[in-house]
Amino acid sequence: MIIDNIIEQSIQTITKQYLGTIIKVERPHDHIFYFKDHTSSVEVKVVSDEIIRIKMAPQDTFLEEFSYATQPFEFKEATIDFAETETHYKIATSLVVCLLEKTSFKISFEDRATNLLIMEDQSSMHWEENVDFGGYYVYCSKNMQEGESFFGLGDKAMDFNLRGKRVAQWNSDTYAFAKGRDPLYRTIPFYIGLHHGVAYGLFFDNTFKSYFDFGAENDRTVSFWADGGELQYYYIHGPHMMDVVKRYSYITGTHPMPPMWALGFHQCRWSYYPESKVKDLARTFREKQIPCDALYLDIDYMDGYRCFTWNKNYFPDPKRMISELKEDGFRTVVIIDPGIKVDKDYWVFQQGKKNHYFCRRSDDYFMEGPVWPGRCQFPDFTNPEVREWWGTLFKEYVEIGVAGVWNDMNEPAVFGTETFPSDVRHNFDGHRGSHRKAHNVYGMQMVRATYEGLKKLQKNKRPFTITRAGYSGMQRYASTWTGDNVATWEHLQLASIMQQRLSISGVSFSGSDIGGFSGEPDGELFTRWIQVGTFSPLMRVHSAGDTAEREPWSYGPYYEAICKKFIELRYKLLPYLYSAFWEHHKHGFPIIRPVVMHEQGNHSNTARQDEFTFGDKILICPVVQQGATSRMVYLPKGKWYNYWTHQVLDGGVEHHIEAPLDIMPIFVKAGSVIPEYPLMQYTGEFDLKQLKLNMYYIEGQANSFMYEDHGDTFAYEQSIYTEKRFYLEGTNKKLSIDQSSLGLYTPRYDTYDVKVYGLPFAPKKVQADNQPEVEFNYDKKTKVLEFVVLKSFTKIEIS
Ligand code: MIG
Repeated sequence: MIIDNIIEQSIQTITKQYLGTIIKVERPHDHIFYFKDHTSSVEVKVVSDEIIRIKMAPQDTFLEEFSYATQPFEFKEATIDFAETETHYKIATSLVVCLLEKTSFKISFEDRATNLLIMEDQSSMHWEENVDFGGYYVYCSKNMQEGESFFGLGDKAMDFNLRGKRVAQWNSDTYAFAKGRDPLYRTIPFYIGLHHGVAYGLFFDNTFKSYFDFGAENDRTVSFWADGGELQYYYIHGPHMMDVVKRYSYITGTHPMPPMWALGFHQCRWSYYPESKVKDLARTFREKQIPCDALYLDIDYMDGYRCFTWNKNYFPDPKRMISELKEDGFRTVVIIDPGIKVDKDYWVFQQGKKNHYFCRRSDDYFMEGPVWPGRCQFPDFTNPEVREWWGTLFKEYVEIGVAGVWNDMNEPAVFGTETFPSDVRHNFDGHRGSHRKAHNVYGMQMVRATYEGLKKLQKNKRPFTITRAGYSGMQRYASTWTGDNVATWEHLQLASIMQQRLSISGVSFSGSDIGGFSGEPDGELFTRWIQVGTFSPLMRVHSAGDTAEREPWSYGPYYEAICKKFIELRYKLLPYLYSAFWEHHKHGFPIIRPVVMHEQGNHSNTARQDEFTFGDKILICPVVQQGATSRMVYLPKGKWYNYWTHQVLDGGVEHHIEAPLDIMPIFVKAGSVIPEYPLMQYTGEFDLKQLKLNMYYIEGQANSFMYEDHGDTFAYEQSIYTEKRFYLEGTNKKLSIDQSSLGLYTPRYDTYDVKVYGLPFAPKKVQADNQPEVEFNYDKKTKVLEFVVLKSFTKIEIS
């Protein structure tokens, strides 16, 4: 009997509990509703006409409102219609209807105009009590809709469409990760669903280890769950993928404008030392006339890997070295890891210890673990006071001219145990939590502290930071790279897919280690990777210490010439990229846009993952196969110019495109105006005398825009910038270009050097406003028209 009893008790499995029947409704504010069954409560908060947040409290008690992901955003005025039917409660904004079924507590969302069912619970939200840690495992499962595809989640080394996959979110140091390895370095629990040509987004703002299943368990179910925290998600309405991404940015923020130099070419390696080596590197770039803006110092620049110190044998006078590099147009970026060496004679350790800034275990021991410096303790970056202190540590770096900071190992990574044990305590901005709750935000809060510290120290100059780990919202503080990839062709394709994925997940400013971090690319793979890197918002070559050196000239003159051509192309396109960056910063448009984002109604595009656009005017299709000298390229509907030949092709179909090693397929949308810089060896090498505008004739109309500012301050926040709009209108006899501008910044140059491609007629006259007729050159063979015009023109007519 006794034994039976014991068994009975010990086999009492923890069972999932489901929301029951709704018995009560409260509406304390116009946009906030509470629905309750006998024990639980669900909050429905209308954020805007397009965004609705759902949150569940299993025992009716919500946690305090707090999120690292969200930026302060306003609850926009929305028109809310609330109604009760026999079976449902209905909360309708002007665009979305959120339905709660009374008996089952299932929640669904519909498009108000079309009644299309967008997303529906398969069962009501559920949970399981966590007896070890307290709180609950929380679950939500939805019906997979017919033909549904899934995109986003930021950091998955998988095919672009995530349908059929189950993935986890737990920031992990994954050296030489293979395709399919999961989880990786960053946690972005935001996905975009697409079915019936209509897109929506779901952002599961929960920092605990979380999971998504997009039909892996069975092809009827989409589910997501987490090991703790609240079941809290934002439903984000479409119908376009672009709307969803912009609205996600509205909640989580965008990248601030980077300093212009950060969009140039970056050369990195683990590690360049001593000083003579760094100087040789710099000299070689200039001798070979290969543009470059940034050189990196990896961990070996430090004294015994102690952060904020220098190995004086390698770098006897860092200030002198950095300023000499600067005179030659190079910025120096240095690495900083979170682990602080336990060393009583080391000032950073002393300060951290004295002020109780290091993380502790549940029983109050310090969290200690080995990383590069040996035994380390780790600042609790979730403590605002610690972040403040951390920011001040960069003072000397800023004084000696360090231009950017690279935060690595901030998953956080610990040798042997991978990361911190789960009992480590964190301040969590006063909301307290164990490492289970803080793990996924640790890296983001580290780079936040770095960014905010630099911003203060640099006065009004834009910081440049790059981080390996991150969580949703990380884009407000840093750029990122895809981590320790491998020098294989498969990884080249992954690099392209991952930057597309990051971009639509709110993290536009990203790139991969060009060439692959571990392993050895040959000249061909390296060159193809430089080509992809040319169109990565962050263009950085990087390699592990146990591989052969990898600079653009490492593979001999043949490959060097091609790499140089592409790095030069990057520099020519800088004003275009800078404009796309502004569009991201200001309006939340991703810089890189997968083809499906342009044509989501075409189901076959849900499987395309090679083609993408850079901004919205230039389409790239990387060559990701060894030995390939041509490839098939799909162009979205409309007309496209082959960038290299100016040949015009029809969109809506695939084309076979020649792509010998010195060519990567690049297309420009008809009607585009693409600004171009003259060739510089580094950004700001000289003042522009004139700006080139490449115009691509269109039969019909098209808009383009261009953004300019000082390039390195926050004056843009006070409207010190200029945004030019170009409107092209073409017929078979005439092309007109209207220009309008906005903002308070005046660039120094006076004229545009205009090139017009693809005119269907031989021009006889170029008229700009009321000025005397403009002199021009027209090459009948290439059909290229060229003329110079005042930058202040309002209308040009070519006939
Ligand atoms: O344990 O700093 O991903 O870019 O070169 C390896 C040395 C630490 C991992 C980073 C890599 C960097 C390397 N780091």
